This record gives sequence, C-alpha cells and structure tokens, in this order.
Amino acid sequence: MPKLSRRGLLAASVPAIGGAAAAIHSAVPHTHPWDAEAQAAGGHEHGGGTATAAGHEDGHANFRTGGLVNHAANGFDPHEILRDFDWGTTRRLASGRVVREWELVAVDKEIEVAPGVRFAAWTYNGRIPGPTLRAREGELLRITFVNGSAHPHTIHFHGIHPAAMDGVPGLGAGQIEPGQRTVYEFDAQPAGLHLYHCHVRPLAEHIAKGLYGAFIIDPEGGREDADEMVMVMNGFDTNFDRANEVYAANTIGFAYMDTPIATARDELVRVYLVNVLEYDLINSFHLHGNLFHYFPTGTGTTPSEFTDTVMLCQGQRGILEWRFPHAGRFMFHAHQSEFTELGWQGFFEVA
Ligand SMILES: [Cu+2]
Repeated sequence: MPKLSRRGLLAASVPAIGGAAAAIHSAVPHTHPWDAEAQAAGGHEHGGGTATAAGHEDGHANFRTGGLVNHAANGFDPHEILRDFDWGTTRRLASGRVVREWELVAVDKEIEVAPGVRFAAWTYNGRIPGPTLRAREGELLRITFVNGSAHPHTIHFHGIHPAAMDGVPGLGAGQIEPGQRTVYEFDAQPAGLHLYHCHVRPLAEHIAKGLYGAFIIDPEGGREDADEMVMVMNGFDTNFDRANEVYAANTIGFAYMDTPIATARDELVRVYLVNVLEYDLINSFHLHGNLFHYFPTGTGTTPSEFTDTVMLCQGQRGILEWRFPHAGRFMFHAHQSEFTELGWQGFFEVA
C-alpha cells in the first residue's frame, strides 16, 4: 500500500474531485523552501507523499536557522501590522453623519515570506495582510479601489451591504480590470470583526496570493480599553502545489518568536483573530498558560467560550480577550503541530 501524506489522506476523504487531487498531490514532489539547504547540509530526501513529521522537523530546524526575513525590504513588519489600525480619513455630511474613506490599491509585489524565500504576491497597498480597516457602527464607508495589478481584482467585504457593493464579478462594478478603479460605498454594520478579500476566479489563487485584510466595526459605545492586536492567520504555497509551505499570523512565520510581543501583566489584551488560510480546511489559535474569552465574529457581548483553543474555517474570525496574571514568556500557536512547525507560532513577553 502506498504511503500517503497527511494532506493526501485529508483530500482522499473528500469524494470525486478530492480523490483526484490526492492522486495528483501524491504524484507531485512536495518540496519545501528549505529542502535545498537541508540536502546541501547532507539532510534527508523529502519527496511527494512522504511529508513526515520528521521531515518537517529537519526542515524546520533549517528554516529557523536560515536567518531573518528582511522586513524593511518587504515594506512592512508583522510587529507594526499587529497594532496598526487604519481609521482612514473622515468628514461630516450636513446631516452630521460621518463619512469614512480609504484608498486601497492592488499592487503585484515580491515578498520574502520566509528567510530567502521570495513569493510573487498580489497585495492591497503593498502589504499582507492589507490595511486593517477600522470604523464605527453607523458611519458611511467609502473605499476607493484602484487596480494597479496586472490581473483583474475586486474587494469583497464581509458585513451587511447592497448587492451592487458586494465586490463579486457580474454584480455592480464587477471585476475591476488592470488600470481601472471603482468605489465601494455602504453603511458600517454590523459591529464586529469582519474581513475583506478579492473575489475574482480562480478564487483560491486570488486569496492565497495575498489579497485580504481585517475589517473592524466598533460598536457605537466602543469597547473597553485594551492592548489591541490584529492577527490574520495565513499561509503561502511557495511551490504551487496547492499546499502551504509557510504558515503564520500576519504573514511572516516565526516573527513573534524571533521578537516576542511585549504586553503588560494584568492589562486587558484583545486580539482580533481572522483566518484566511487557503488550501487547509481549518486553522486554530492556542494560548499557553492562560484561557481567554471568545466572542465569535465579535458581534455579541457575551463570550461563547472560556477556553485556550479555538478552531476556525476560512473566513471565520473572532475576538479574544484575557489578562496575564503572571509575568514571563507565553507561547501562542496553531494547535495543528504541522502549522506550528512551519512558522505559525509566537511568544507574548509579559512584564
Ligand atoms: Cu484578485
């Protein structure tokens, strides 16, 4: 009986198309960015269908010792993205209503997603994730979208809005061709944590290339003061086999291991957590040494759970709140060990 990778088994459990995908996946060599280095160092063979935990462990070690990503060259840093909330610009209508505006530009850009691994990304405003758009419930939102990419794109927002503003091909302005622009306009509702992403086919590719971001609508009365952070869980298929080689929160694997996130003991921590991961059915967030209150989609005021692990499908998101009673270093990571070892892990440094 042929050996199947974990992904092969997952795909094989899906009927028809999934079975074919599993066969293709097993036939295609499944290499990782660090394989060349590993082999140069006298390491293991890492072929198709044999993506074992041991293989990842070897690769992981090489990945971890392979240096750091050049954030300056990328033009963005996961530590800045973490607490960067883009409130846009505002003005008041005669009626007194606030109009909040942003401009998002689709830009094709090469990003170093792991040390020495360059990925031909598609971005909003040159960064992945795109800007974390933040507004208050009831405002009028106006997002100018300029397509500076060589490919057609849109912005599809989650939330409540008219069909013509949904950012899908064939409705409203539809697909925005290279060099074209459009304006999406709708009310900020409902309060909660949402997201936006391109909705042009092939959808998996347009999302996996980097066209997504978090979209926060604050409730009218606001939320309690907190040390707020946004984490967009994502990954990168660097060898085009429809499986990810790199996993992260905010794009760069291990960034929050290399430099832990500083936060204060007893202070309220609020994480806006969004999953946009493509090619894997689920993603998760696990916190060490603590439990958090979980508010699914951030739309309610009563937590659904007091837990240390949540699991999210693509497009699912939620707000996490907790306080650290103890100083020290506490890990957070996906509780799929494979994702963890391929980059999706970090530390909070509590002082
Ligand atoms: Cu697109």
